[in-house]
Parts: sequence; C-alpha cells; structure tokens
Amino acid sequence: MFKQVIVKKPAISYVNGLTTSDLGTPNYEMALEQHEKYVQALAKCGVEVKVLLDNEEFADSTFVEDTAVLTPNFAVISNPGADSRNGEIKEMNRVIKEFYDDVRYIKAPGTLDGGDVLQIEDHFYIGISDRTNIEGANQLKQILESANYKATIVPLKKFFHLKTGISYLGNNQVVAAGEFIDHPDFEQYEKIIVSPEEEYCANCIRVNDYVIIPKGFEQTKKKIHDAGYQTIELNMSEFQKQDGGLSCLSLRF
Ligand code: CIR
Repeated sequence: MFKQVIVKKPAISYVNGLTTSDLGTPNYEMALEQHEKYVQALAKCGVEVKVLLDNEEFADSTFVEDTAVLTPNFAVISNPGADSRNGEIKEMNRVIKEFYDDVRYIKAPGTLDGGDVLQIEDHFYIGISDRTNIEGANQLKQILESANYKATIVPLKKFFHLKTGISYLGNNQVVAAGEFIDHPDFEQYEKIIVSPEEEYCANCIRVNDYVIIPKGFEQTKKKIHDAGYQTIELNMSEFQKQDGGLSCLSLRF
C-alpha cells in the first residue's frame, strides 16, 4: 500500500526543458491541467498528495521521480545525470527529511536518476543509461544490499530510463516493452507485453487498487483489464513531449 505521494507543479519554464522527442513544444496550460488530473487520480487511489510549488529555475523539476529512491525505512537522494537537473535534489532533500529520518545520498562521480530504478517486491533493478552511470548504480546497489534488499544492475540498450520500458503491477506481473520483453533479468516475471506502437504505455503505475495508464493505448489497456486490474486513464500528451511518463511525475511511498 502506498500512503503518501510527492508531486511538483510544472513551472512555466517546463516548456523549455530537456527532450529527445520530436512531438513539439508542450502547451503549458494543458500541462497544468493534465498535472491537476494526475493529482486527482492519485487522490482517488487513496494516497495523501503533497504538491510542491513550481520552480522556474528547474524546467524539468516536475519529474520528481528522478530525484530520489524511497523505501519504507530510508530514502536515497539521487544525483541526477543531467547538469540542468542536478540542483533539483537540494529542495527534494529538504522535503524528504520531513518524511524520513534516515536519508542516504548518491555521490559524484556516481550519477543516478530515480527513473532508472524499478522495485519489484524486495528486489531493485537499476538501469545504466545516459543518466545513471555504473558508479551511481553500484552505490545504490550497496546501500540496498546493506539493508537486505536484492539489487541487479541492468545496462539499457535503447530506453531512456529503465522505467520507460517496464513497470511492476504486483502479483509477479510486469508490463514490458522492447528490450525488456525477452530480457534474462526479468524472465521470472509474468509479462503483459506492450506492442511497439503502444510503447509509451509501458510506463504505468500501480497505486493501491488502480493501475494508472496513459490515455490512448487500447490494446495494453485491455491486457491490463484482462489481468484483473481497474485502470484510470490520463491524457499525458504534454509530458510525453518532454520524455516524461506517469511514474516520472511522482514519488510514491
Ligand atoms: C528529462 O530529460 O530529464 C526530462 N525531460 C524527462 C524525465 C523523465 N523522467 C523519468 O522518466 N523518470
């Protein structure tokens, strides 16, 4: 069960944030509206939502997931791999300390984005990407293993972040796309397979009794329903334009 979620309102500068997509510039008003609906969906899932104020200095800071990795007993403040985002951790460190007494840190030369970390029960998978390097991944692995979690490092081939291509629903089931469909590290999990046209839907979030999915991916939605889950669909168009998905917009704990 998740009880608490942290999100951050997009700033006007959001439209000038980092992206590799060619989907165009986000519409700020629409992004705000979509963000509000995201907050409402989380509330419907029964969590308390802490909404942080927007910060013009950090265009990508609405993607709070990248700044921390949270476990029931301790938090790890990440060290985001993009220079323009690294300063986001200063505020998040203060916020996280309101919730956690035990806070650890990923330190340079290690870099790590929370989007590269997927928790499946007591096993954490840590992607090596353009944002997370081997030093950062190893630091997190050591922190987790010292707390008796399992940790596996997964070098990524194509996906931006690990969780861009795989999500955990619970009950040993993952939603997987692209390189994760046949990946040996995930072979023990039952898979809901996402077709190449619906790849964006591989990033979805199970929050208590619901799976929140992006709107417009009918095949994957049906597969998730057929697996027995209730879904909430959200239009994510303005976040997809900046390489962001559903998981990126929150820290859930
Ligand atoms: C970035 O490039 O950092 C943002 N535009 C997107 C971050 C997405 N975050 C995530 O997948 N966890």
